[in-house]
Amino acid sequence: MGVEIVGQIEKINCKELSYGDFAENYLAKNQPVVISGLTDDWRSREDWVSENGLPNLHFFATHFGKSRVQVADCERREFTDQKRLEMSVTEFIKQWTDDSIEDSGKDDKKNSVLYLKDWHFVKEYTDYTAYQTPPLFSDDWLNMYLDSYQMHEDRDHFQKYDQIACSDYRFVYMGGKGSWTPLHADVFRSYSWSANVCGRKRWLLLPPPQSHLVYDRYMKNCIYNIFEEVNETKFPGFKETTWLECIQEPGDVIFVPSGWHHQVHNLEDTVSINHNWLNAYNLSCVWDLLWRDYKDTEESIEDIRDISDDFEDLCQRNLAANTGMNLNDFFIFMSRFSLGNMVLLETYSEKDKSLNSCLSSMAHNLLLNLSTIQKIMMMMISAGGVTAKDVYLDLREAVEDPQFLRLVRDMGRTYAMIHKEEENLVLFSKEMLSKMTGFADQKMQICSPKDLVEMIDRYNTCSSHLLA
Ligand SMILES: O=C(O)CCC(=O)C(=O)O
Ligand SMILES: [Fe+2]
Repeated sequence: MGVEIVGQIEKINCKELSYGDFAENYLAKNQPVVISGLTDDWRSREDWVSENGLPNLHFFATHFGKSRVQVADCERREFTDQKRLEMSVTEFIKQWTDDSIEDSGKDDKKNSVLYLKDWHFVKEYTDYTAYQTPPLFSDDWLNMYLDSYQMHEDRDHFQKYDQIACSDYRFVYMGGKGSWTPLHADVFRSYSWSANVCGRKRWLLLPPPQSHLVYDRYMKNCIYNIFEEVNETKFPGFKETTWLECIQEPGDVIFVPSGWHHQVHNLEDTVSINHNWLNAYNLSCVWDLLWRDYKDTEESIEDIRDISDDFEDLCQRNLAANTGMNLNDFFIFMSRFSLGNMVLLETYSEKDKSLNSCLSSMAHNLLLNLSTIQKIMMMMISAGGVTAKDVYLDLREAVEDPQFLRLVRDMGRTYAMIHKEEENLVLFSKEMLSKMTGFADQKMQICSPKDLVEMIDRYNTCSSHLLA
């Protein structure tokens, strides 16, 4: 049973692609594309690449050698993923180069292919700017949010885990020819973008309407390697799947849309940078997954419902540990992000009013964000998604928090860049708060998705001048 490839992923030069076209044709339609020309001025494409086009391992060893990283052994499966080892970058490079020497020897068989994955490089080396996120991929709520907040608030249980695994979703990957990533869809059903600093990758992508075909009949187990003999009894749908393919060249960036399963092979020694991200265009995919995972989690521990003190809390803990975010986290994330959008709209509408201009593309974006969050919160309400009683956002506290100011400034800078507008200084007064949110002074708390829906409603009504 072979892999049926029915098309190549479209390739385009960034000069022929405006932000509006990218949003309309790829983000909104959830279609993949490979874009060239986005990485030409990246420092990593100088520093990390030798003259012969191979990774500059000496540079990595001397500058970043001490970092502790996760390394997958591509030859060994462990549950649904490859076996992971932890080591330093120096150790990884040593093992990699030792393996290559053995490899070129006469009949030495190679017994491991190592692949450094999920290295939180940006968080670790804040003073070294290896690259800039291209504006096309900058409307990234996930990483913007995580630069200011942790995903799980004040839950001791998650503190340690959080600091490493959930600190952000910006990664460096590095592996020799033959290293690969098994079939999967990305965390949270987020988008990803991935740039080859050097080397080449082969990507195989499956459109979401066919996702069910790579799972067993219970929708629990996913095919691991589409190029291995796939058990037809277990995965009867596989023979009907049709794949898109592309060869990603050095410097190319691939946009992987939400929920597309993909398998990836390094055709040469390769270093790549990849981000997971989400925004208004794929928020409903993220919500769908979160809700499905929540129901699965609940079902998986149903038998201890009657004997557990706080069953709901247990579900949320398990959801956070398995999916990386639970319903409480999602609700607080959306609440803070909504408030941030409103503060920015206020900041920028002052300018718009004085210019008497029509609605800027930036304001459009911010209003779209708010209405999308509102829709998702309504979905959360109708699904019966509840948040814990002690999980709420106090608006007065929120706006006084320096982390909130940081979030709003990052958002302002990002949207100004995307829409090529002048950056405004965010000036925020507490007096703006009740006007903006419509909350009476005594309340000032968003305690449920319903509160958030109503706050956005009130804001839309009182800010109708923006739409005039
Ligand atoms: O490059 C790889 O090996 C995997 C990357 C990936 O899965 C992604 O960018 O979503
Ligand atoms: Fe992926």
